[in-house]
Amino acid sequence: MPKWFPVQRFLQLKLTVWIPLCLITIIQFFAAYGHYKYEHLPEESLNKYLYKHVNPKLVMKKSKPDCKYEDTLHSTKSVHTWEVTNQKLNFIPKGIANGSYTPEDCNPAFSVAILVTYRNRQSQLDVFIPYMHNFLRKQNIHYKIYVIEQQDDKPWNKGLLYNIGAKQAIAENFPCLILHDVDLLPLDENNLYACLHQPRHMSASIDKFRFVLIYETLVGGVLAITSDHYKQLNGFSNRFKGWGGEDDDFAGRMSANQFVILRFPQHMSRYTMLLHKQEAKNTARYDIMTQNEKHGAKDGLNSVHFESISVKPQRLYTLIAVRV
Ligand code: BGN
Repeated sequence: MPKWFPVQRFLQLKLTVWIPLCLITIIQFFAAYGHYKYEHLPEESLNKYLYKHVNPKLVMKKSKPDCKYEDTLHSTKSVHTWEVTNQKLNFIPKGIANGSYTPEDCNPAFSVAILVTYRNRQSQLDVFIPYMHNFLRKQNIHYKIYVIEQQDDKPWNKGLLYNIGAKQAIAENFPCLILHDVDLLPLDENNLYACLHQPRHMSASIDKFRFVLIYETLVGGVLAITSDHYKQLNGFSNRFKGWGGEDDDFAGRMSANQFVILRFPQHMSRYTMLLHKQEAKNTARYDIMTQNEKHGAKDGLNSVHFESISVKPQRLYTLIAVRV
């Protein structure tokens, strides 16, 4: 038998074999895209990175002990994606007023403003709000949820909405801001909703992206940043109209200020994404990013303009309604 026999046999394989082989190769290529093993903080020393600051307006009670966070950080409980939508069924809003909750039995070490930009996704908000209250009330943190709704038909301006929400939360003395997409729900109970001394990208591992970090400078989805850092960066650019780019631009501001993006390990950073159809992409986003590298200082928190605004405290969240 000639030496090249196996090669010849291989080349003679029928299409029924070749097609699945090609498909497997293509699937493997896409499955390898992104970083499953991204760089993250060591699990044993997360405690030393935590930004322990509370809202100075929060009344601490001498009779109560300090809240502990070890149980949360070491929890091994995770929610299964199929359990997510059930949670709104037996939701009891105990202890919640104006979207805010304070632990009852201990004095918290964290006050966190959760900023959710929103338009026209009622079914997602209906899942998000009870889910997040159930998730966050277990963590012994003081928090308040703000929903910043763009109430007009103009192009979506997420950066502007974040700036408006941040201004409100900062005016209410919150030291830590968590910028949160309404379609993302945390699955791991050890994912403590707190700021670190450097900005923290929290949604590193999303089911829609096969639980991989799609690129290392990604800060979109869920991001925790101290109010002081947010002010130092002059917030987001207000110039991105339509989907995409504002978060990458913000990442550019962070790196220009020598900030480092920190992440928790993968098993503490998993999220599920609620389904929705892709928004219209902003075709100008690349150009705006390039232009912003030059005049970022003039565009942001210090140049927030809108037509009208109203702040309406509701039981489960404080609604900031904006016409841009
Ligand atoms: C990126 C988008 C982000 C978005 C992520 C995840 C852009 C600008 C390209 C320079 N960035 O592609 O805004 O958060 O995908 O969906 O489109």
